Amino acid sequence: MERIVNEQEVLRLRELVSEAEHIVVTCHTNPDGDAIGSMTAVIQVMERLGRKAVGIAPDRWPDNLQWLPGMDKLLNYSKQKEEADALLKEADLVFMMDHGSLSRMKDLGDAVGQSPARKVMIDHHLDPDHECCDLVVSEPSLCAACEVLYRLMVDMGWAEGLTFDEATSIYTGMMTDTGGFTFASNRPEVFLIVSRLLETGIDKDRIYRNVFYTASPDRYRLMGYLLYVKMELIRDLNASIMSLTNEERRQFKIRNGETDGYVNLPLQIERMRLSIFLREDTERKGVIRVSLRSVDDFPCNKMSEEFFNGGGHKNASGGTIYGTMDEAIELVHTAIHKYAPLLKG
Ligand SMILES: [Mn+2]
Repeated sequence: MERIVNEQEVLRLRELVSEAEHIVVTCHTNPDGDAIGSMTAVIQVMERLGRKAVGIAPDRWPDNLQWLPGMDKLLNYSKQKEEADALLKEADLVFMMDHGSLSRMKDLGDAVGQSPARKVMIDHHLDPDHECCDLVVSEPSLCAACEVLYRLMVDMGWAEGLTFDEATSIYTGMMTDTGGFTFASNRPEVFLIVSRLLETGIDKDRIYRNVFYTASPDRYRLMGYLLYVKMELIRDLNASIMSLTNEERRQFKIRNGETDGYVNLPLQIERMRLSIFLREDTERKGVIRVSLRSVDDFPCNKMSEEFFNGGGHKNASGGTIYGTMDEAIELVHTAIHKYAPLLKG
């Protein structure tokens, strides 16, 4: 595998870690498997190296990640602000995992920004903010922050003593960010790493069940309703639109994270190239959140930049529409028709 940091960066990080008495690890809001997995993994690696480390997530993480090793070291900033602020005050090193800027942490980002601690970013999102960190290890071509972390561990010599628990966390992040290795995972290095993780004895089948087979009955009832009643297929353009209002969310007693993955469902229909999922923001009135997924070369991020105040990756991106759900659906139709030449065929 190619190196992702040069010799100078290796020395710099070695120095930062060896000088650090109190390490804090952060991630982005609405943490996913990669955010939480990369946090718990780096905490465990730091402990193995004899350092003290704790994690602070900006807000609540999904229940299906609670079984991960090292979760007892994580705080939720929205619930445990005082305790977290005290930890940040004495922190001398912060690892920012799976996010490329302070703003991706909302309030926690302000607190981290004000901390005099050294900052190291380990990420795979586009356009990282180089200003906010002392060392940036950002590789947008890699599938997950957990892959970036593992590659960094190899370059640092930390992968030598890889433990079962570290491997479990890293595998979880790589698995969730690739939808169980169904996208963004064609590079041979991905499976080379998986192979090394398996050598520690991790049970990948159990990890899959722990993460993906833990839905509430309501999640499946709402899924059925959305597919039966709400999914609009634009067959000649190989695109689909689904929408979810807060009223429907209440009816099905669905929490925020429980709608994850719905956007991928229409892509399982033959020939589909683009799926767009709209949902009313649970806090801000008149705000519609947009998720886009595509296959092959269709550029979701371009469409989102042009129409939905957003961006992201080619096959997975997000955005925001300001207006009512009806207006949002109309705008999505306009966007889909504008991109008709790329969707047809
Ligand atoms: Mn990620």
